[in-house]
Amino acid sequence: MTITITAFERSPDGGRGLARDTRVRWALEEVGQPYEVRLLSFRAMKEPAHLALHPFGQIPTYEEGDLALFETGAIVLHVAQRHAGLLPDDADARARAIAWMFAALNTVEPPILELANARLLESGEPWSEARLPLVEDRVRHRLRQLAGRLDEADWLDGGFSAGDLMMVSVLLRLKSSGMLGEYPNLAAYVARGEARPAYQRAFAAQLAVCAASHRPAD
Ligand code: GTB
Repeated sequence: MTITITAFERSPDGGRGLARDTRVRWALEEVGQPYEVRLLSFRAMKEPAHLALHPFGQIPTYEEGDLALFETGAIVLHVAQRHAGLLPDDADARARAIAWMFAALNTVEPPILELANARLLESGEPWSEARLPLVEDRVRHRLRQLAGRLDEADWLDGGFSAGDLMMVSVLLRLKSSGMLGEYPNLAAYVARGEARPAYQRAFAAQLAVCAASHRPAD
């Protein structure tokens, strides 16, 4: 059955792979599933046809036959459960890998998003300069805890899993901040994720969309 995901027609990140379709592409590449992409303008994302798939008018979505999903956590988990390659066979190890997916989305991503919002959306506010260090400290707190748990290991719990895919995806948002460099084992962890051939293919695919959208019309 054909898998179709949605992505930005013109990603605001200019092809840096930070929009959330990249993590879905990565998961599909890891398990060797081909997929198609429907590109959407910001306007189309808020129209009824897309809102029927995604109640919040966002990307990415995932369609496969009669199944339509939104939320990258649900999508990556579905892909990982349906195809071999992203979750261990052992039931306990599988549960732990899923716990790391939730940790990435519920515990590590929120302060990182808060920092992105503070820098992008609040920089003009009179209180932003005083608030920013507090927001940065909340990110550093989580990074310190995560770095402590990862220690010298390559991946969070044994072999690479959907938990690592999600955690690396979340941490990538910090790449330009320089903060990852304060935790060398986390910087190396992210680099290991980025070096995976499946990630490289996913990154190249989203970059190709961006390159095409910025190419002058013939
Ligand atoms: N919790 C949802 C999920 O995980 O699927 C969040 C989905 C989401 O935030 N989608 C964003 C979106 O559709 C795109 S990825 N936004 C449009 C809207 O809400 O109207 C978030 C994103 C956007 C831009 C950058 N960037 O420019 O660097 C990075 C990440």
